[in-house]
Amino acid sequence: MNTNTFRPAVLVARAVFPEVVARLRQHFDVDDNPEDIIYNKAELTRRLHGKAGAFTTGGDRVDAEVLAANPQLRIVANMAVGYNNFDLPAFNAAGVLATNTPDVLTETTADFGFALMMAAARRMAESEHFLRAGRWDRWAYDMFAGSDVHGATLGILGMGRIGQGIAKRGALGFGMKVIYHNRSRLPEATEAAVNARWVDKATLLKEADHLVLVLPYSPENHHCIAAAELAQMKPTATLTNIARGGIVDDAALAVALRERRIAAAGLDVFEGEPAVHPGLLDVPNVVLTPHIASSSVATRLAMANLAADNLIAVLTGGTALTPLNAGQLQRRA
Ligand code: 8YV
Repeated sequence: MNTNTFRPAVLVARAVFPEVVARLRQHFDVDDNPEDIIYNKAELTRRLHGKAGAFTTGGDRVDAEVLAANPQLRIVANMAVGYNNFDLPAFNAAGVLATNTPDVLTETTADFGFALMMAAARRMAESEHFLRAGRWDRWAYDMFAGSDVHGATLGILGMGRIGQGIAKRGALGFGMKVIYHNRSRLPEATEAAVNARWVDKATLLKEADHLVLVLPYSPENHHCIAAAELAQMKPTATLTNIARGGIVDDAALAVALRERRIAAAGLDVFEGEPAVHPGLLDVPNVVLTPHIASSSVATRLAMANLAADNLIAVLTGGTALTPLNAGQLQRRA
């Protein structure tokens, strides 16, 4: 190796695939984290000193203070399609490029959202716990009778790429009637391709047999499903959240599930995760998974490689593959 060649320094904030770290090492001096220590803000800020680039995941918050303490930083590549851990206006003001990992996780995440919805509807977790507890001693006509998925009305809140993937699965695979609500309506041709009809939010809540949340988190979306919204849903309906914690008021949802104001829920994301609201741990009619919707081996590897590709492109004089704020940087990095 030519030791005279300048190699930018890069932080990899969490443990990731060794082969992806090895790829980064071909180009950069890499400060990685194989022990997977969770850096607090002060430690993340300190570790970023002298780094031109950073590889982050959804739990690593990068805000104005972190950026101000590291004026040499040029790019932060998030291994996630969601980027609510980034203060994007602060990135723009600091002239730091942000990237995410769209597309590579769409189908895997849609698979999981559909599976979680089905598990909630057909009471899979609840009945499995019953069996494991040794309580299965007879057949019963109404044993864990749930609600059908095929032919039911699928409601989708947030109709981006993943929402469209779930709509396709529902309409084409399960003969579901698909309705959706999104800030902006999809072009007619896209609606037709996924067999979905736009409705207002109140209609979505009222008509969905199975409501799936796939919208990005923003302060405006905070608790956009809370007690008042849950009260508008059918008592037989299910709610599935694969979007972000904070979109649902988890405390209100725990009450609605306990009081059977809705039938069941499937949750992959939680307010304040990895902590989970104790009320949710206490009710049987909810399927709980630890934020794994994108977690197939192939997809997580593709996400990590895309984040690495962004770092390599930008720090070797090229262009980011999946930039979030290109053209909005107010100061040249
Ligand atoms: C990630 C996600 O696993 O991509 C996203 O937005 O929520 C998940 O796929 C998580 O954010 C870790 O980076």
